[in-house]
Amino acid sequence: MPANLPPEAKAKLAKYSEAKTVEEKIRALEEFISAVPKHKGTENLLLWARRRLAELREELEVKKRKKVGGGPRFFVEKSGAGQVLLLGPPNSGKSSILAALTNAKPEVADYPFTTKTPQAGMVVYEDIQIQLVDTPPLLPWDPDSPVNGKVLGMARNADALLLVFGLDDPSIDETVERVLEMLEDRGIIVSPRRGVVRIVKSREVGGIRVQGSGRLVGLTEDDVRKILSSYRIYNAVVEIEGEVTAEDIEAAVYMNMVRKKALALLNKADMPGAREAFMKAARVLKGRGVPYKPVSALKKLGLDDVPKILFDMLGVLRVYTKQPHKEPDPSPLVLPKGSTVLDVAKAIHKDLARKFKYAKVWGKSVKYPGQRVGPEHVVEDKDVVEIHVR
Ligand SMILES: Nc1nc2c(ncn2[C@@H]2O[C@H](COP(=O)(O)OP(=O)(O)OP(=O)(O)O)[C@@H](O)[C@H]2O)c(=O)[nH]1
Ligand SMILES: [Mg+2]
Repeated sequence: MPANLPPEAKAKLAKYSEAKTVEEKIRALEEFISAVPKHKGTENLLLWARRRLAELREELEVKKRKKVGGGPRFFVEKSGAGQVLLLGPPNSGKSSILAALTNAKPEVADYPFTTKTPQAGMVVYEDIQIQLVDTPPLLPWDPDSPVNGKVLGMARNADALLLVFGLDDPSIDETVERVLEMLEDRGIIVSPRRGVVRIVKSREVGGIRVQGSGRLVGLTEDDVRKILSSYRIYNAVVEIEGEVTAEDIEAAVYMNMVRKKALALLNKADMPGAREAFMKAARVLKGRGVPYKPVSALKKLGLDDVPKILFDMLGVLRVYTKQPHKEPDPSPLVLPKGSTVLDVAKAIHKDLARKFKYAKVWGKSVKYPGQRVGPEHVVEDKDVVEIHVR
């Protein structure tokens, strides 16, 4: 349902989006909340605004505390081929999965809230490593808890998500729904069916330009223009992906939307009653187009192919570079899928890219071994690349 905000509420929201400091943002949001009429159509918006306000107040608190001592920070520096975050309700087995897939030794216990701070381990996939990060539990029944905000902040920064649910949860379907909702409420879109919108304000555009691979559903570009001008946005690029509705456009005005690849691990498949719970969870996940699989961290079931799945989720490929008349380097470069040999050169050294003449390639992307290719040639996983310079 569209929010149909009165102009003064829209003006306050515009003020919020233009605010620079945390204090200014807090003031603008408080004014916004009191200007929004309370009805069904504004429910989600108000929910978002209250949570955002709580986060900002927390941020302000942390800033104040830092001046004295410094508070705990939820941040894990990325390493390896990409960062995958374990996310889920208390006691679902996130730490057990970290322990099963990596050589990390997190604390595991049969009571909730065991994990207090994030902890990382490395998953080995063939000749590369993928970082797996365990987090404190999400609280699906207490969406306003500050811990949720911190954990979801990490989710926004991660390269992919593993959503962990316990098949011993009698209301697992509701838990799954709530967790997916918590992610969406903060603009983290895991359902491939949902549209994603990014609004990049820029004076240079001279109007509103809609671009990207997405499709507007139930509205025209002119409607997009009207919606945005009601929020005082007149010059912007609107990048759309997937099926985009008017609500998605409005949501993108007040929050950053990102799409994340996610896989749901339905853990504790060894327990009695797991089958029934699995069917319940599967129904919800299937409806949203989120892939899922049953596993048991305890019995080490269903986990063997997870490293390969994580690699595929990251959307990366490996390239082995070599010098003429020498063997390829055994440790690969990891690059996004769709990278060209020029990207490979750049990843090695910017001089190499500047002086690039041609490359010789061995592997899936070429017809015969050692084929000569130009800078725009797209490489594939496990290609060997030899770069020749001028
Ligand atoms: N039967 C069974 N028990 C499991 C499985 N995985 C984890 N457990 C148990 O479930 C309990 C919770 O496991 P943890 O790995 O600590 O769960 P967590 O999600 O990290 O919990 P928090 O850190 O509190 O959020 C422990 O008693 C584990 O031994 C499993 O596959 N099968
Ligand atoms: Mg834990």
